[in-house]
Amino acid sequence: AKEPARVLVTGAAGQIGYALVPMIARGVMLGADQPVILHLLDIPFAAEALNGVKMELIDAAFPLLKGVVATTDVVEACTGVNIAVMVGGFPRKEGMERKDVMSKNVSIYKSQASALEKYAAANCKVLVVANPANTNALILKEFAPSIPEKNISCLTRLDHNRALGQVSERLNVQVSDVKNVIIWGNHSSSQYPDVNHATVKTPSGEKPVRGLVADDAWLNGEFIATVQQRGAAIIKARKLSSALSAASSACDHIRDWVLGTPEGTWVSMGVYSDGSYNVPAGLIYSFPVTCCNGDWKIVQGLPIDEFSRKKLDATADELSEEKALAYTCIN
Ligand code: NAX
Repeated sequence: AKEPARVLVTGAAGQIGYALVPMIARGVMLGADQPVILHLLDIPFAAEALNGVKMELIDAAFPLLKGVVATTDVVEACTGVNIAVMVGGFPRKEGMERKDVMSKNVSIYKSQASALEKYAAANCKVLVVANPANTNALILKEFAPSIPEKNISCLTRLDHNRALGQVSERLNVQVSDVKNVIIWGNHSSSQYPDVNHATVKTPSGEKPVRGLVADDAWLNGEFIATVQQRGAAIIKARKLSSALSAASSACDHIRDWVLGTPEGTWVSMGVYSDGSYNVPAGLIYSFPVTCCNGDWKIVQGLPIDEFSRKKLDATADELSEEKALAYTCIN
């Protein structure tokens, strides 16, 4: 039998945490043959709720779940973890300045970076979900210099999956037959959902989404806006932000990273830019990636048209600004 993997979930008493931890305990993230020990971290204010989550995990009697560490101590939470899913953060409240929110998150991600660096297992893979996700991941990277930059990522898979969903609804095809959309850039409304290389599996082979939809106005307009604004639409409908879809996408992100993407398929991940596609190096930016043997690689050589170029640059500019703002918050 395999040794259990230790999976940290921060913000585990929150909405996404509540949807995510049972998925991990059922093997959705790491596979049906991979036992897990869950490390749950939250702040003292949420300690009682966190303990309730632990009680429910015990009550669910998940066969793969070999232990639960529920704690408000960041060192205990980080010790020995193989996977870290960072969902905890400081939300923007009405009337708050962007800089104040950034400052709170910089201080959270700075201290959690140090704890992961010192106490996590060697080769721990980190996924940042909490917003501003790209910049929180960048701060984490900066303050955990001994964690390889290849091991630090942020979640744009939810946006990627939303794009697959919109194409499948529009064409009335199975979502599992749609692939190779791309989310470029920031997990914010400046992101660029790109269908230029996306395909649909049909009885007569793989066909480009552009040809099948044959409505460029929709693809260049409403489709992009719908994906960009989907988070806001969920809040409007549910009076709460996306949780089950965020949790499920976080599992997809880690599963593909660890177990690999299928041949001929790429996914979107926020990763440390090396300057590919003329995106400034040193940002955490969402790119199309393939994964193999636990490593991601940016898909190279895709042609970028003028329309796309502007959108790739605009979201990069926003990330450069966020980065600059974050740096003014480091004390
Ligand atoms: P909740 O407010 O329900 O939960 C957040 C939890 O984090 C709370 O229990 C809180 O006590 C805890 N927390 C706060 N500071 C902490 C710290 N220093 N250490 C540990 N825990 C801490 O929010 P939820 O709806 O679960 O969303 C969590 C985060 O995900 C938010 O930042 C949200 O903006 C972000 N999202 C990111 C998405 C993505 O695709 N990247 C999509 C969904 C979501 O909006």
